[in-house]
Amino acid sequence: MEQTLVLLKPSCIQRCLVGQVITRIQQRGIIISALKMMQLDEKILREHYAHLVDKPFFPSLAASMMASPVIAMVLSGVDIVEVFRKMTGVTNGRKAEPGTLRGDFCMSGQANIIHASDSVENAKIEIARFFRPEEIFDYAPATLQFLYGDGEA
Ligand code: IDP
Ligand code: MG
Repeated sequence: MEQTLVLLKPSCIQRCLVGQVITRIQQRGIIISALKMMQLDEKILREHYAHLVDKPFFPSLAASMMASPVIAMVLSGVDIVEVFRKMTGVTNGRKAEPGTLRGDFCMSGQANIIHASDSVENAKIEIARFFRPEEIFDYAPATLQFLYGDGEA
């Protein structure tokens, strides 16, 4: 099954939205394959946000991502990268559609509560950046036969 890397940012942790976001993930039928709290540092953020390192807002972005621990997760599902980017909503919370996580839970372009991998290729790179293989669990939820139809998963 496809996997994606998700980070619940300090803006999610500090605003006590963790439970609500995880509830949305679970009620959709998405499988949580790994989950841990971690304190990010400049080194991992320069890799994770390599495409933004030269932007004027990078120091402020990095500080915001180090302001408290984050919760990192590996989520599994059919087409999960595309499904979860849609659930996340566009980058700026003020422009994100209602019904998306950003569109329902934030008002900011930077403090936008959540990160989700943007392609299958990047998901693989990001999962390896944040998790050791033994931290990712390959288990079948008891509900699997009701999450998907025959031959779908
Ligand atoms: P994404 O998180 O929707 O994939 P990216 O363009 O990859 O968006 O940017 C990564 C993160 O950098 C965003 O989630 C947001 O926190 C921050 N960011 C992006 N653009 C800006 C900006 O113009 N000002 C401040 N922060 C930004
Ligand atoms: Mg991105």
